[in-house]
Amino acid sequence: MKINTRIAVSTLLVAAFFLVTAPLVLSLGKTEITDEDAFSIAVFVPGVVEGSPTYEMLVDGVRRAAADSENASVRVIEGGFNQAQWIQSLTSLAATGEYDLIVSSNPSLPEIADEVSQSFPDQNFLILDGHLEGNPNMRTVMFNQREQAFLSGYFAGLVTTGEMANSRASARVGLLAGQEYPIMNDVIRPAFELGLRSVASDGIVEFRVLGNWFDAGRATELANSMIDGGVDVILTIAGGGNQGVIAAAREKGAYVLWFDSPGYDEAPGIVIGSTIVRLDDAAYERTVDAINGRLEYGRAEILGVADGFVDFDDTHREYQRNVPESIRTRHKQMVERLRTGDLVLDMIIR
Ligand code: RBF
Repeated sequence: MKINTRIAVSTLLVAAFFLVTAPLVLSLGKTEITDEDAFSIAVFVPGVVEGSPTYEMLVDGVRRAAADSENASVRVIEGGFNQAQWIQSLTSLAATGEYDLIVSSNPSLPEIADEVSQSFPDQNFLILDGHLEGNPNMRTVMFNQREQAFLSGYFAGLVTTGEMANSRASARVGLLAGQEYPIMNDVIRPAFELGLRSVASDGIVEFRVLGNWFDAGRATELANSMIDGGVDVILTIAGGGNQGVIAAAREKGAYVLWFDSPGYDEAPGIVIGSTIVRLDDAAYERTVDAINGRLEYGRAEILGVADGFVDFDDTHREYQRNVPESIRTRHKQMVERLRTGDLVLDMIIR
C-alpha cells in the first residue's frame, strides 16, 4: 500500500509538472501557438468610426499592425456619443484583463485612461491625438494641430481673397466645430485665424459649434447662415456633421476645407483643400512596437510637418483641377517653410 501511494503521488507530481511547463514549452517552440499567447488589442473608439477621419485612421492603422504581426488580435469597441459613459466603458474593458493594449484617440482620452489606470495599474494604453506625460503605462502621440490649422487658415485666406468662382469680396471664412474643447479653443481656432490673417490682415473667422459630432441637418443650418452672412470657405471639424456643411456649400455656392484626411472625393469641386495627419501610420508604427515589446510607455510625443506626420494634400487630382496654380504655388511655399524650419509653430499644450 505504501509503495502504491508513493507511485500515485509521484505520478501526480509528474503530471502536475507537465501541466505547468507544457504551455511554456509550446510557446518557446513557436510552432504551437495557443490563444493565450496572442497579443490582444482593444481599440476603444470614443464616438463612432463612420464619418470621423481620425477614428477611421485609428482603426485602419491598428488593424494593419495586427495583420502584419504573426499573432495579434484586434477588437474594435465603439463607445458612442454619450461622453459621460466613456470612463465606464473603458473601465469595463480594463477590468476584463483580456487586453495587452487598449488603443484610443482624442484629446479627452489621456485623462480618462489615466483615471482608469489608477484602478488597473497593469493595463497598458496607447492614445493617439492626445497628450499626457508620466503615466508609466501610457504612451501618447499628438499631432501639431497648430501647424495643421495654420495651413488650413492660410489656404482659406488665399481662396477667399483669390479669383475663384465662389470667392466673395470680404475675407470672411467659417470654422465649424463639433464641440468646444481646449485644443479647439486654444490651438486650432487661433492658428486657423493666424493663417487667414497672414494673407488678409483684416480677415474674420466666423466660429460655430454644432454641439455634437453627428447632426448633419443642424450643420447644414449653421453653414447656411454663415454663407448667407458672407462666408465663402468653411473648415469643418464636426465628424458626421461634415456632410451637412457640404450640402450647404453645394446648394449656395461655397467651398469646404477638410481636416485630418484627404476629403476631396467627398465632394469634388466643393471640398477644395485638405490638411492631413498620418494618424493611421502613427497608430500602425506604435502598435507594431507594442506587439514587439518595444513601445516605451510614460512618454508623450508631438509629431508635426517636419516629421512628415502633418501635411496638406496637394497631390490629389481634384486639388490640381479646382485650385488655380497661383494659389497652389503660394501655399506650397508656406508648407515648405514649416518643413524646413524657416517658420516654427510649436504646439502649445496647457
Ligand atoms: N472628431 C471627430 O471627427 N469625431 C468625433 O466623434 C470626435 N469626438 C470628439 C470628442 C471629444 C471629447 C473631443 C475632445 C474631440 C473629439 N473629436 C472628434 C475631435 C478630434 O479629436 C480632433 O480634435 C479633430 O478631429 C481635429 O483633428
